[in-house]
Amino acid sequence: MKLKNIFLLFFLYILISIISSQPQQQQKQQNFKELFKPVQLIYPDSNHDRLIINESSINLLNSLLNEDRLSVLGVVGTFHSGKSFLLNQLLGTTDSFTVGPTVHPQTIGIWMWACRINDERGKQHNLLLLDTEGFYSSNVSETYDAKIFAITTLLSSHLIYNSVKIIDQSALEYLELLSRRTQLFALKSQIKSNEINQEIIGLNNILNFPSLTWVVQDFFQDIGDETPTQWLNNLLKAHSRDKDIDNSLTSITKIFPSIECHTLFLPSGDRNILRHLDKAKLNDLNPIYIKELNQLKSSLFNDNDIDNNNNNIKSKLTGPSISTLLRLLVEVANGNKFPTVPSIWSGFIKQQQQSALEDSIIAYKDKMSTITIEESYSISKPPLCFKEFEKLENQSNDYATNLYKQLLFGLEEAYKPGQQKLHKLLKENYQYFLKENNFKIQNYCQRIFNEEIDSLQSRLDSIIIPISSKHFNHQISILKNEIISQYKELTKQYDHNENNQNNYYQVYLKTLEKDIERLIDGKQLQNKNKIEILLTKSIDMISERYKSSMNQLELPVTLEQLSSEDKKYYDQLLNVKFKQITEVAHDESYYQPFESMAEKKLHQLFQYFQEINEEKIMEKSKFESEQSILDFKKSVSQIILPVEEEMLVKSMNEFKIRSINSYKNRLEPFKYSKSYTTQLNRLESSLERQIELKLNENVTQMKWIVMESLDTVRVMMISRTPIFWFQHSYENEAYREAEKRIIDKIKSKPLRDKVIKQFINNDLKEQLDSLFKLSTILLTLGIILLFSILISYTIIKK
Ligand SMILES: Nc1nc2c(ncn2[C@@H]2O[C@H](COP(=O)(O)OP(=O)(O)OP(=O)(O)O)[C@@H](O)[C@H]2O)c(=O)[nH]1
Ligand SMILES: *[C@@H]1O[C@H](CO)[C@@H](O)[C@H](O)[C@H]1NC(C)=O
Ligand SMILES: *[C@@H]1O[C@H](CO)[C@@H](O)[C@H](O)[C@H]1NC(C)=O
Ligand SMILES: *[C@@H]1O[C@H](CO)[C@@H](O)[C@H](O)[C@H]1NC(C)=O
Ligand SMILES: CC(=O)N[C@H]1CO[C@H](CO)[C@@H](O)[C@@H]1O
Ligand SMILES: [Mg+2]
Repeated sequence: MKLKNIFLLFFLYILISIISSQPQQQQKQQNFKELFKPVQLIYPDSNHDRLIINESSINLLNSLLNEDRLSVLGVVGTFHSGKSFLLNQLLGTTDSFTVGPTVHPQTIGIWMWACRINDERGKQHNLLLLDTEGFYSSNVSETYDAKIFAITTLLSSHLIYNSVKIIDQSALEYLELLSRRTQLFALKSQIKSNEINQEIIGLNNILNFPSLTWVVQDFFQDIGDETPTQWLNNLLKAHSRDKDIDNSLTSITKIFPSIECHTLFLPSGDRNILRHLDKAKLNDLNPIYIKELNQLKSSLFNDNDIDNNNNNIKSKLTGPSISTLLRLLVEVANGNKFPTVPSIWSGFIKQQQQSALEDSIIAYKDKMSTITIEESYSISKPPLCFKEFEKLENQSNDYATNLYKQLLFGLEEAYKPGQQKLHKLLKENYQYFLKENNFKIQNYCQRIFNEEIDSLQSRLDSIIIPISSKHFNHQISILKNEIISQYKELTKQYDHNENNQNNYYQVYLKTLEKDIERLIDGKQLQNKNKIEILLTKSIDMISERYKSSMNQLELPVTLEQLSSEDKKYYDQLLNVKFKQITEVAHDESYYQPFESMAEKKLHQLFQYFQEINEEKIMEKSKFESEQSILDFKKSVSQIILPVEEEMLVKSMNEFKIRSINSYKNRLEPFKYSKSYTTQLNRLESSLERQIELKLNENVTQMKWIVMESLDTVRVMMISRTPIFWFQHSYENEAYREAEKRIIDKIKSKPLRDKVIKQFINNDLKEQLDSLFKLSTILLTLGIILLFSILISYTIIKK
């Protein structure tokens, strides 16, 4: 009996195997075409915290470039809730995604599997299935679970939330929290994608959530006449009432565009089969399970979601777009801004408000930061002018305000109170950036100012001096205008007076104008010095030339000649040369004095040469006059004395005239010079003296002839000396005695007188002197004595 039964069972098993395995195989081949095998798309790092993308899997996605767009079906849920098996079942397999038989989590990170399926109407769809790591596994943080949930949700065009046996409050709350965090995460991702300017189509609606299907496995409870979806909706309504929270709070019904619920019965009653469902055959599975599974399948695959034309629902993406989106989401998830889990709701609100404020301010600062970036005030990119600053500020402010609004969308109790705080923070930051920008403007204006000063300096240096004031002023006025207009051109946008800010444009413009004047004055002074040096040097030069030219003359020359030479050089040097060299200075006010100085200098030199010439004339005159005297002497000496007075005088006068004429002849050109006259006078008087001498000589000659008689008179007079009291009477006596003796010998009375006179003056001289010197002394002494007596007498008498 037992054996019979066993045999029967065995037979039945074989029969069922044959019947069931055949359609299963057929189903597998007919239902779908595998595009690539299940592969791991994302895996965690060693800390089970950050997410890492498997690049070779990304390449598989990118290789789908030419394929049609993909519908993405993701499944999430607590660990070991049969997610992998459910996905396998949806495509009629049991072991494509690995199903874990042990208590340890099987699927790690996110896996994917691409297939092409035919729906019931025979239409083809490309399907990308995402199998994920389950929630609540040990050693894994809530944040990690939330990241997996958020990424899968945002990638999926349809999401399955998998749970076991029942839906309870905590499951609802957990899903709601995850959804809320995903919403915030989506915002951050959206912002990030705007920042990096993702142009990929489909990334614009990251914020759109997929349709949700809640699948409850191993479900055997009685829900009456309600469909599972109605049952779920009732649960959600009750949940939001229970929470006693502002009904503006977005519940998952508002987050997901549509929510459906499906329940699945236990796949099998057999424990071993349940443990190893990946090895299960179709007829191992409970027919109720299969029926409910088929309902789920048709709901999923024939849904509008997959074949969507609906704007509300996520559009299908190409493989490369999915990988771009995936990279973005992973990058944001790995950033330190992933929304964290609050302990209680109010804490959550506060936290969201705080983080929204922070994010908004950071965004504001980020937008404004162009102001504070160092190279932002180069010439090519000057700091913002007030208008531009206000515009940027307005934009940044609007952006931050909008971001704040977006981040706290639906969280009214966080949004309203934080608004004031936001405005205060924005204002503070506005002040800060305004100050920074003003500082930049100051630096910029100062820099332009410095550059203009440098440029002015080098251009002033390049002006070659000396230069005439007229040209100088012309060049300077052009230069000045250029420098100032250049400064204005580069900085004029900062000429504003709003907000009582320092007007650095004006400040540096004023300084620039002052400094320009100062530098120009300096240059002008330099120029003036140069011109004066030039003038001084020119005077020296023409003086030297004048001297060397005049030195070429063989002095003495006549005054006229000297004057005409002077006039010649004077004209040449002063009126031509000097004027030429100093042309640059002609219009200067101080030119005239210098010209006068040059004139005076030449005049002085002329005088100097006149003097030298005069000296030379003097020398020549002297020489010639001496020569004439010598000639005269020579001629006179040839006259043999004694000669008749008339004759002597006559011939000597002839000689004299001859000598004078010869002097005059030889110095004819210089006859108007003073030396000429002086020497002529001297010559004349000298000749006169010579004549005198010659005449005296004749007298001496005569004296010798009558010397005998005169000696007698001399002896006589010596003997009679004491008789004479006075010289006069003595002389008279000598004269009378001499005349008496020589009257016969010398008939001519004048000659006779001369001879006697010479005799008295020469021969009696000695005697006279000794005699009358003594008598005079005695006489004087006598008179003094007389007076003394007289004076003493009168004193005594008194
Ligand atoms: N009772 C029951 N067991 C199931 C069901 N589906 C799968 N199992 C079993 O549960 C275990 C885990 O199944 P998986 O499909 O790996 O579950 P999972 O959610 O993918 O697990 P992790 O990947 O580890 O999170 C396996 O032993 C399955 O045989 C189901 O619907 N009901
Ligand atoms: C990425 O996935 C491929 C299979 O698709 C696997 O061979 C490879 O080891 C994985 N790489 C990493 C770093 O996990
Ligand atoms: C959790 O981590 C601890 C040490 O960090 C380790 O000993 C333990 O095996 C881990 N458990 C699991 C389930 O990974
Ligand atoms: C920015 O400017 C617009 C109009 O140009 C104005 O409506 C808006 O209020 C301004 N925003 C701020 C923050 O000043
Ligand atoms: C000028 C003069 O005195 N001439 C006299 C020189 O001496 C002779 C006699 O020896 C006189 O006759 C001249 O008159
Ligand atoms: Mg799994």
